[in-house]
Amino acid sequence: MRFVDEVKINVRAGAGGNGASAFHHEPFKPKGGPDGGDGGDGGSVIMRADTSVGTLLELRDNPHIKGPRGGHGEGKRKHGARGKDRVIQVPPGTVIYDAEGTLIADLANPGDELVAARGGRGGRGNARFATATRRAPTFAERGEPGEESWLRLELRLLADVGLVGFPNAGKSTLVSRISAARPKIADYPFTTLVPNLGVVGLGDDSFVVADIPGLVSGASEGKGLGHRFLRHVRRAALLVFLVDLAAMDRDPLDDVDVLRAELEAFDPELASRPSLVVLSKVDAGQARLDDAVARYPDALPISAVSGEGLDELKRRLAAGVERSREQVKPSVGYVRHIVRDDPLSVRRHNESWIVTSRRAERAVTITNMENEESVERLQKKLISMGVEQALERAGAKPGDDVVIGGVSFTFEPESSLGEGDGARQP
Ligand SMILES: Nc1nc2c(ncn2[C@@H]2O[C@H](COP(=O)(O)OP(=O)(O)OP(=O)(O)O)[C@@H](O)[C@H]2O)c(=O)[nH]1
Ligand SMILES: [Mg+2]
Repeated sequence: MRFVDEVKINVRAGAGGNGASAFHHEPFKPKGGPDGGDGGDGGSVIMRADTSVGTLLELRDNPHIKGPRGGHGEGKRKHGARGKDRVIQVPPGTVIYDAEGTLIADLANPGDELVAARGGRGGRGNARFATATRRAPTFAERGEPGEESWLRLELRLLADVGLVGFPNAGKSTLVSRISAARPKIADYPFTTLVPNLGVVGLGDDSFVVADIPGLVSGASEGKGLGHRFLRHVRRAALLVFLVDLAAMDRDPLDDVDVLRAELEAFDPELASRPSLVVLSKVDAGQARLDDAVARYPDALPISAVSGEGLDELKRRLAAGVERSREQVKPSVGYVRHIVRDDPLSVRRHNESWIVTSRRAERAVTITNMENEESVERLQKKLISMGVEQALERAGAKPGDDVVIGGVSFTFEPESSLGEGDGARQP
Protein backbone atom coordinates (compact mmCIF):
# COMPACT_ATOMS: atom_id res chain seq x y z
CA MET A 1 0.00 0.00 0.00
CA ARG A 2 1.65 3.23 -1.13
CA PHE A 3 -0.59 5.58 0.83
CA VAL A 4 0.74 6.30 4.31
CA ASP A 5 -1.11 8.81 6.46
CA GLU A 6 0.48 8.41 9.86
CA VAL A 7 4.13 8.27 10.90
CA LYS A 8 6.35 8.77 13.93
CA ILE A 9 9.60 10.52 13.23
CA ASN A 10 12.65 11.63 15.15
CA VAL A 11 14.04 15.04 14.33
CA ARG A 12 17.48 16.12 15.42
CA ALA A 13 18.89 19.49 14.47
CA GLY A 14 22.60 20.04 13.97
CA ALA A 15 24.80 21.14 16.83
CA GLY A 16 26.50 24.49 16.66
CA GLY A 17 30.21 24.49 15.89
CA ASN A 18 32.66 25.24 18.67
CA GLY A 19 34.14 28.68 19.02
CA ALA A 20 37.92 28.80 18.60
CA SER A 21 40.48 29.94 21.09
CA ALA A 22 43.46 31.33 19.22
CA PHE A 23 45.87 34.23 19.25
CA HIS A 24 47.08 36.37 16.46
CA HIS A 25 50.61 35.58 15.48
CA GLU A 26 52.87 36.63 12.69
CA PRO A 27 56.42 35.49 12.09
CA PHE A 28 58.95 37.45 14.16
CA LYS A 29 56.23 39.41 15.95
CA PRO A 30 55.28 39.12 19.61
CA LYS A 31 52.06 37.37 20.57
CA GLY A 32 49.02 39.33 19.41
CA GLY A 33 45.41 39.56 20.63
CA PRO A 34 42.78 36.82 20.74
CA ASP A 35 41.44 36.02 17.26
CA GLY A 36 39.43 32.79 17.63
CA GLY A 37 36.35 32.85 15.39
CA ASP A 38 32.80 31.74 16.25
CA GLY A 39 31.35 28.35 15.48
CA GLY A 40 28.55 28.28 12.87
CA ASP A 41 24.96 27.63 13.93
CA GLY A 42 23.68 24.08 13.41
CA GLY A 43 21.12 23.41 10.67
CA SER A 44 17.45 23.20 11.74
CA VAL A 45 14.96 20.56 10.62
CA ILE A 46 11.99 22.20 8.93
CA MET A 47 8.74 20.54 7.85
CA ARG A 48 7.12 22.26 4.90
CA ALA A 49 3.82 21.55 3.12
CA ASP A 50 4.32 21.03 -0.59
CA THR A 51 1.90 19.88 -3.26
CA SER A 52 4.57 17.70 -4.86
CA VAL A 53 4.09 15.07 -2.17
CA GLY A 54 0.88 13.19 -1.51
CA THR A 55 1.71 10.75 1.27
CA LEU A 56 3.95 10.31 4.28
CA LEU A 57 5.49 7.17 2.78
CA GLU A 58 8.96 8.61 2.43
CA LEU A 59 9.04 9.50 6.12
CA ARG A 60 7.87 6.07 7.18
CA ASP A 61 10.85 4.58 5.40
CA ASN A 62 13.25 7.24 6.72
CA PRO A 63 11.99 8.31 10.14
CA HIS A 64 15.28 9.70 11.44
CA ILE A 65 15.97 13.19 10.20
CA LYS A 66 19.11 15.06 11.05
CA GLY A 67 20.24 18.58 10.40
CA PRO A 68 23.94 19.14 9.66
CA ARG A 69 26.18 20.57 12.35
CA GLY A 70 27.80 23.98 12.15
CA GLY A 71 31.49 24.29 11.35
CA HIS A 72 33.98 25.05 14.11
CA GLY A 73 35.51 28.48 14.36
CA GLU A 74 39.19 28.92 13.58
CA GLY A 75 42.01 31.35 14.25
CA LYS A 76 42.26 34.66 12.39
CA ARG A 77 38.62 35.24 13.32
CA LYS A 78 37.46 32.65 10.82
CA HIS A 79 33.86 31.74 11.59
CA GLY A 80 32.57 28.21 11.08
CA ALA A 81 30.04 27.64 8.29
CA ARG A 82 26.36 27.59 9.16
CA GLY A 83 24.71 24.18 8.90
CA LYS A 84 22.21 24.24 6.05
CA ASP A 85 18.60 23.78 7.19
CA ARG A 86 17.16 20.41 6.29
CA VAL A 87 13.74 20.92 4.70
CA ILE A 88 11.36 17.96 4.66
CA GLN A 89 8.39 18.18 2.36
CA VAL A 90 5.07 16.86 3.57
CA PRO A 91 1.64 16.84 1.90
CA PRO A 92 -0.51 19.91 2.58
CA GLY A 93 -2.94 18.83 5.27
CA THR A 94 -0.31 17.27 7.52
CA VAL A 95 -0.85 17.89 11.21
CA ILE A 96 1.97 17.49 13.70
CA TYR A 97 1.85 16.37 17.32
CA ASP A 98 4.70 16.53 19.81
CA ALA A 99 5.77 13.61 21.99
CA GLU A 100 3.20 14.55 24.66
CA GLY A 101 0.42 14.38 22.07
CA THR A 102 -0.09 18.14 21.84
CA LEU A 103 -1.06 19.41 18.41
CA ILE A 104 1.71 21.82 17.48
CA ALA A 105 1.12 22.52 13.81
CA ASP A 106 -1.38 22.12 11.02
CA LEU A 107 0.41 22.56 7.71
CA ALA A 108 -2.79 22.95 5.71
CA ASN A 109 -1.60 25.24 2.95
CA PRO A 110 1.28 24.79 0.54
CA GLY A 111 4.25 26.68 1.94
CA ASP A 112 3.18 26.40 5.60
CA GLU A 113 6.14 25.34 7.66
CA LEU A 114 7.21 24.35 11.13
CA VAL A 115 10.71 24.52 12.54
CA ALA A 116 10.54 21.04 14.03
CA ALA A 117 14.00 21.12 15.62
CA ARG A 118 16.08 24.24 15.97
CA GLY A 119 19.78 24.08 15.26
CA GLY A 120 22.18 24.72 18.14
CA ARG A 121 23.86 28.11 18.33
CA GLY A 122 27.50 28.25 17.43
CA GLY A 123 29.89 28.86 20.32
CA ARG A 124 31.62 32.24 20.46
CA GLY A 125 35.32 32.35 19.83
CA ASN A 126 37.74 33.92 22.31
CA ALA A 127 38.01 37.07 20.16
CA ARG A 128 34.52 37.94 21.48
CA PHE A 129 35.56 37.91 25.09
CA ALA A 130 38.37 40.41 25.00
CA THR A 131 37.67 43.49 27.13
CA ALA A 132 39.77 46.36 28.38
CA THR A 133 40.56 44.49 31.55
CA ARG A 134 40.76 41.00 30.01
CA ARG A 135 42.95 41.38 27.00
CA ALA A 136 43.86 37.78 26.50
CA PRO A 137 40.93 35.47 27.22
CA THR A 138 41.91 31.88 26.48
CA PHE A 139 38.40 30.49 26.58
CA ALA A 140 35.82 29.99 23.89
CA GLU A 141 32.33 28.55 24.02
CA ARG A 142 31.43 25.16 22.69
CA GLY A 143 28.56 24.84 20.23
CA GLU A 144 25.11 24.25 21.65
CA PRO A 145 23.49 20.89 20.85
CA GLY A 146 20.60 20.94 18.35
CA GLU A 147 17.05 20.28 19.52
CA GLU A 148 15.85 16.72 19.30
CA SER A 149 12.38 15.22 19.62
CA TRP A 150 9.89 12.63 18.49
CA LEU A 151 6.90 13.83 16.52
CA ARG A 152 3.78 12.17 15.21
CA LEU A 153 2.57 13.27 11.80
CA GLU A 154 -0.92 12.66 10.58
CA LEU A 155 -2.20 13.48 7.13
CA ARG A 156 -5.73 14.82 6.95
CA LEU A 157 -6.68 15.21 3.34
CA LEU A 158 -8.17 18.50 2.27
CA ALA A 159 -11.71 17.77 1.18
CA ASP A 160 -14.87 19.86 1.21
CA VAL A 161 -17.27 16.93 1.18
CA GLY A 162 -16.73 13.63 2.94
CA LEU A 163 -18.54 10.54 1.67
CA VAL A 164 -19.40 8.17 4.47
CA GLY A 165 -21.16 4.89 3.90
CA PHE A 166 -21.18 1.14 4.36
CA PRO A 167 -18.88 -0.93 2.17
CA ASN A 168 -20.34 -1.43 -1.31
CA ALA A 169 -22.77 1.50 -0.92
CA GLY A 170 -21.57 3.03 -4.18
CA LYS A 171 -19.24 5.74 -2.87
CA SER A 172 -16.47 5.20 -5.39
CA THR A 173 -18.92 4.84 -8.25
CA LEU A 174 -20.48 8.16 -7.29
CA VAL A 175 -17.12 9.94 -7.17
CA SER A 176 -16.21 8.49 -10.56
CA ARG A 177 -19.45 9.89 -12.00
CA ILE A 178 -19.20 13.44 -10.68
CA SER A 179 -15.43 13.96 -10.95
CA ALA A 180 -12.46 12.87 -13.01
CA ALA A 181 -11.27 10.51 -10.26
CA ARG A 182 -11.17 6.84 -11.28
CA PRO A 183 -11.16 4.81 -8.09
CA LYS A 184 -11.49 1.04 -8.21
CA ILE A 185 -15.10 -0.13 -8.19
CA ALA A 186 -16.25 -3.68 -7.54
CA ASP A 187 -19.20 -5.65 -6.32
CA TYR A 188 -17.71 -6.63 -2.98
CA PRO A 189 -17.07 -4.82 0.29
CA PHE A 190 -13.79 -3.05 1.06
CA THR A 191 -12.85 -2.38 -2.54
CA THR A 192 -11.49 1.00 -1.53
CA LEU A 193 -8.51 0.66 0.79
CA VAL A 194 -7.14 4.21 0.67
CA PRO A 195 -8.97 7.52 0.33
CA ASN A 196 -9.56 9.03 -3.12
CA LEU A 197 -10.13 12.67 -3.83
CA GLY A 198 -12.26 13.91 -6.72
CA VAL A 199 -12.61 17.51 -7.84
CA VAL A 200 -16.19 18.31 -8.80
CA GLY A 201 -16.68 21.26 -11.14
CA LEU A 202 -19.92 23.19 -11.19
CA GLY A 203 -19.88 26.32 -13.36
CA ASP A 204 -16.89 28.36 -12.22
CA ASP A 205 -16.99 26.69 -8.85
CA SER A 206 -15.34 23.53 -7.77
CA PHE A 207 -15.12 21.51 -4.60
CA VAL A 208 -13.30 18.39 -3.49
CA VAL A 209 -15.04 15.17 -2.51
CA ALA A 210 -13.29 12.49 -0.46
CA ASP A 211 -14.20 8.86 -1.03
CA ILE A 212 -12.99 6.86 1.95
CA PRO A 213 -13.08 3.13 2.72
CA GLY A 214 -16.45 1.83 3.92
CA LEU A 215 -17.42 1.89 7.58
CA VAL A 216 -19.18 -0.92 9.40
CA SER A 217 -20.83 -1.19 12.77
CA GLY A 218 -18.02 -1.52 15.33
CA ALA A 219 -15.44 0.22 13.14
CA SER A 220 -14.33 2.21 16.18
CA GLU A 221 -13.42 -1.11 17.84
CA GLY A 222 -11.44 -2.13 14.81
CA LYS A 223 -14.11 -3.97 12.79
CA GLY A 224 -13.70 -3.90 9.03
CA LEU A 225 -10.93 -1.46 8.19
CA GLY A 226 -11.45 0.39 11.45
CA HIS A 227 -12.30 4.04 11.62
CA ARG A 228 -8.94 5.71 11.21
CA PHE A 229 -9.79 6.82 7.66
CA LEU A 230 -12.33 9.17 9.17
CA ARG A 231 -9.43 11.57 9.75
CA HIS A 232 -9.66 12.36 6.06
CA VAL A 233 -13.16 13.78 6.38
CA ARG A 234 -12.29 15.82 9.47
CA ARG A 235 -11.73 18.94 7.42
CA ALA A 236 -14.89 18.45 5.35
CA ALA A 237 -17.47 21.20 5.59
CA LEU A 238 -20.22 18.77 4.67
CA LEU A 239 -20.68 15.04 5.17
CA VAL A 240 -22.76 12.78 2.93
CA PHE A 241 -24.26 9.63 4.41
CA LEU A 242 -24.68 7.32 1.46
CA VAL A 243 -27.47 4.77 1.97
CA ASP A 244 -27.51 1.75 -0.33
CA LEU A 245 -31.18 1.20 -1.24
CA ALA A 246 -30.28 -2.11 -2.90
CA ALA A 247 -28.51 -3.64 0.12
CA MET A 248 -29.50 -7.29 0.62
CA ASP A 249 -27.95 -8.22 3.96
CA ARG A 250 -29.53 -5.59 6.26
CA ASP A 251 -32.09 -2.84 6.47
CA PRO A 252 -30.01 -0.03 4.95
CA LEU A 253 -32.31 2.61 6.38
CA ASP A 254 -30.65 1.99 9.75
CA ASP A 255 -27.23 2.71 8.25
CA VAL A 256 -27.38 6.44 9.02
CA ASP A 257 -27.69 5.76 12.76
CA VAL A 258 -24.81 3.30 12.67
CA LEU A 259 -22.61 5.70 10.70
CA ARG A 260 -23.39 8.58 13.05
CA ALA A 261 -22.52 6.44 16.06
CA GLU A 262 -19.17 5.51 14.51
CA LEU A 263 -18.44 9.16 13.78
CA GLU A 264 -19.35 10.04 17.34
CA ALA A 265 -16.95 7.43 18.68
CA PHE A 266 -14.16 8.81 16.50
CA ASP A 267 -14.71 12.49 17.14
CA PRO A 268 -17.93 13.89 18.63
CA GLU A 269 -17.41 17.14 16.79
CA LEU A 270 -17.53 15.27 13.48
CA ALA A 271 -20.91 13.74 14.35
CA SER A 272 -22.47 17.20 14.51
CA ARG A 273 -20.97 18.40 11.21
CA PRO A 274 -23.60 19.55 8.64
CA SER A 275 -24.67 16.49 6.69
CA LEU A 276 -26.90 15.23 3.90
CA VAL A 277 -28.53 11.82 3.45
CA VAL A 278 -28.24 10.49 -0.11
CA LEU A 279 -30.08 7.35 -1.24
CA SER A 280 -27.93 5.50 -3.75
CA LYS A 281 -28.74 2.81 -6.36
CA VAL A 282 -32.34 4.01 -6.65
CA ASP A 283 -32.49 2.20 -10.03
CA ALA A 284 -32.12 -1.13 -8.25
CA GLY A 285 -33.76 -0.24 -4.94
CA GLN A 286 -37.12 1.24 -5.95
CA ALA A 287 -38.91 -1.04 -3.48
CA ARG A 288 -37.41 0.79 -0.52
CA LEU A 289 -37.81 4.33 -1.84
CA ASP A 290 -41.11 5.17 -0.13
CA ASP A 291 -39.94 3.98 3.28
CA ALA A 292 -36.67 5.82 2.84
CA VAL A 293 -38.33 9.13 1.98
CA ALA A 294 -40.77 8.75 4.86
CA ARG A 295 -37.87 8.34 7.27
CA TYR A 296 -35.52 10.90 5.67
CA PRO A 297 -37.77 13.53 4.04
CA ASP A 298 -34.80 15.66 2.90
CA ALA A 299 -32.86 12.76 1.43
CA LEU A 300 -31.95 12.83 -2.24
CA PRO A 301 -32.34 9.65 -4.33
CA ILE A 302 -29.66 9.12 -6.94
CA SER A 303 -28.36 6.48 -9.30
CA ALA A 304 -24.77 6.48 -10.44
CA VAL A 305 -25.84 4.03 -13.14
CA SER A 306 -28.73 5.94 -14.70
CA GLY A 307 -27.45 9.37 -13.71
CA GLU A 308 -30.67 10.24 -11.91
CA GLY A 309 -30.27 12.96 -9.30
CA LEU A 310 -26.57 13.60 -9.97
CA ASP A 311 -26.92 17.20 -11.18
CA GLU A 312 -29.18 18.03 -8.28
CA LEU A 313 -26.68 16.38 -5.92
CA LYS A 314 -23.82 18.52 -7.25
CA ARG A 315 -25.85 21.68 -6.70
CA ARG A 316 -26.79 20.66 -3.16
CA LEU A 317 -23.21 19.78 -2.31
CA ALA A 318 -21.87 23.09 -3.60
CA ALA A 319 -24.53 25.06 -1.71
CA GLY A 320 -24.05 22.99 1.44
CA VAL A 321 -20.29 23.48 1.40
CA GLU A 322 -20.67 27.22 0.98
CA ARG A 323 -23.23 27.52 3.77
CA SER A 324 -21.21 25.42 6.13
CA ARG A 325 -17.96 27.29 5.42
CA GLU A 326 -19.69 30.55 6.33
CA GLN A 327 -20.86 29.14 9.65
CA VAL A 328 -17.80 27.29 10.79
CA LYS A 329 -14.38 28.56 9.94
CA PRO A 330 -12.20 25.52 10.04
CA SER A 331 -9.22 25.98 12.32
CA VAL A 332 -6.59 25.00 9.84
CA GLY A 333 -3.23 26.29 8.82
CA TYR A 334 -1.67 27.33 12.07
CA VAL A 335 1.54 26.67 13.80
CA ARG A 336 1.47 26.86 17.53
CA HIS A 337 4.61 28.31 18.97
CA ILE A 338 5.10 26.69 22.27
CA VAL A 339 6.82 28.79 24.87
CA ARG A 340 8.28 26.39 27.34
CA ASP A 341 8.86 27.77 30.80
CA ASP A 342 12.09 26.71 32.36
CA PRO A 343 11.66 25.78 35.98
CA LEU A 344 14.80 25.11 37.96
CA SER A 345 14.62 21.94 39.98
CA VAL A 346 16.96 20.03 42.23
CA ARG A 347 16.47 16.42 43.23
CA ARG A 348 18.47 13.79 45.02
CA HIS A 349 19.48 10.76 42.98
CA ASN A 350 21.71 8.08 44.51
CA GLU A 351 24.58 10.06 46.04
CA SER A 352 24.18 13.10 43.78
CA TRP A 353 22.09 16.22 43.39
CA ILE A 354 20.56 16.50 39.92
CA VAL A 355 19.87 20.02 38.68
CA THR A 356 17.42 20.39 35.79
CA SER A 357 16.94 23.67 33.96
CA ARG A 358 17.35 24.17 30.23
CA ARG A 359 19.35 27.36 30.71
CA ALA A 360 21.69 25.84 33.25
CA GLU A 361 22.18 22.70 31.16
CA ARG A 362 22.88 24.82 28.12
CA ALA A 363 25.45 26.87 30.03
CA VAL A 364 27.20 23.64 30.97
CA THR A 365 27.18 22.14 27.49
CA ILE A 366 28.76 25.20 25.90
CA THR A 367 31.54 25.32 28.47
CA ASN A 368 34.95 23.93 27.69
CA MET A 369 35.72 22.17 30.96
CA GLU A 370 39.42 21.95 30.20
CA ASN A 371 39.81 25.69 30.40
CA GLU A 372 39.90 27.19 33.86
CA GLU A 373 38.67 30.61 32.78
CA SER A 374 35.65 29.02 31.05
CA VAL A 375 34.79 27.05 34.16
CA GLU A 376 35.01 30.20 36.28
CA ARG A 377 32.62 31.93 33.90
CA LEU A 378 30.25 28.99 34.14
CA GLN A 379 30.26 29.17 37.93
CA LYS A 380 29.29 32.84 37.83
CA LYS A 381 26.50 32.10 35.38
CA LEU A 382 25.11 29.27 37.50
CA ILE A 383 25.14 31.47 40.58
CA SER A 384 23.29 34.25 38.78
CA MET A 385 20.67 31.71 37.66
CA GLY A 386 20.09 30.78 41.29
CA VAL A 387 21.46 27.26 41.03
CA GLU A 388 23.62 27.60 44.11
CA GLN A 389 20.75 28.90 46.24
CA ALA A 390 18.45 26.16 45.01
CA LEU A 391 21.02 23.53 45.95
CA GLU A 392 21.46 24.99 49.41
CA ARG A 393 17.72 25.14 49.90
CA ALA A 394 17.47 21.49 48.92
CA GLY A 395 20.06 20.64 51.56
CA ALA A 396 23.26 20.24 49.54
CA LYS A 397 26.45 20.43 51.59
CA PRO A 398 29.89 21.57 50.44
CA GLY A 399 31.68 18.65 48.86
CA ASP A 400 28.49 16.96 47.60
CA ASP A 401 28.31 15.73 44.04
CA VAL A 402 26.13 17.81 41.71
CA VAL A 403 25.13 16.80 38.18
CA ILE A 404 24.06 19.38 35.58
CA GLY A 405 23.53 18.46 31.96
CA GLY A 406 25.30 15.15 32.44
CA VAL A 407 28.44 16.75 33.89
CA SER A 408 29.49 16.11 37.47
CA PHE A 409 30.71 18.88 39.79
CA THR A 410 31.71 19.17 43.41
CA PHE A 411 29.50 21.58 45.29
CA GLU A 412 31.55 24.49 46.58
CA PRO A 413 29.15 27.30 47.34
CA GLU A 414 30.53 30.83 47.31
CA SER A 415 29.43 31.25 50.92
CA SER A 416 31.80 28.49 52.04
CA LEU A 417 34.65 29.85 49.94
CA GLY A 418 33.92 33.31 51.29
CA GLU A 419 34.75 32.18 54.83
CA GLY A 420 38.34 32.45 53.81
CA ASP A 421 40.92 29.91 52.93
CA GLY A 422 42.21 30.06 56.44
CA ALA A 423 39.27 28.07 57.68
CA ARG A 424 40.31 25.19 55.49
CA GLN A 425 43.86 25.07 56.53
CA PRO A 426 44.95 22.26 58.78
N1 LIG B 1 -27.46 -0.68 -9.72
C1 LIG B 1 -26.55 0.14 -9.27
N2 LIG B 1 -25.36 -0.33 -8.87
C2 LIG B 1 -24.45 0.54 -8.41
C3 LIG B 1 -24.73 1.92 -8.34
N3 LIG B 1 -23.63 2.53 -7.80
C4 LIG B 1 -22.72 1.55 -7.57
N4 LIG B 1 -23.23 0.36 -7.93
C5 LIG B 1 -22.52 -0.94 -7.79
O1 LIG B 1 -22.28 -1.21 -6.43
C6 LIG B 1 -21.05 -1.92 -6.27
C7 LIG B 1 -20.17 -1.24 -5.28
O2 LIG B 1 -19.80 0.03 -5.78
P1 LIG B 1 -18.55 0.84 -5.21
O3 LIG B 1 -18.59 2.17 -5.81
O4 LIG B 1 -17.29 0.05 -5.36
O5 LIG B 1 -18.94 0.90 -3.70
P2 LIG B 1 -18.11 1.58 -2.49
O6 LIG B 1 -19.07 2.22 -1.57
O7 LIG B 1 -17.03 2.42 -3.01
O8 LIG B 1 -17.52 0.27 -1.77
P3 LIG B 1 -16.22 0.12 -0.86
O9 LIG B 1 -15.10 0.78 -1.54
O10 LIG B 1 -16.02 -1.34 -0.75
O11 LIG B 1 -16.56 0.71 0.45
C8 LIG B 1 -20.44 -2.02 -7.65
O12 LIG B 1 -20.72 -3.27 -8.19
C9 LIG B 1 -21.14 -0.91 -8.43
O13 LIG B 1 -21.25 -1.20 -9.82
C10 LIG B 1 -26.00 2.39 -8.77
O14 LIG B 1 -26.34 3.59 -8.75
N5 LIG B 1 -26.86 1.46 -9.21
MG1 LIG C 1 -15.06 2.28 -2.84
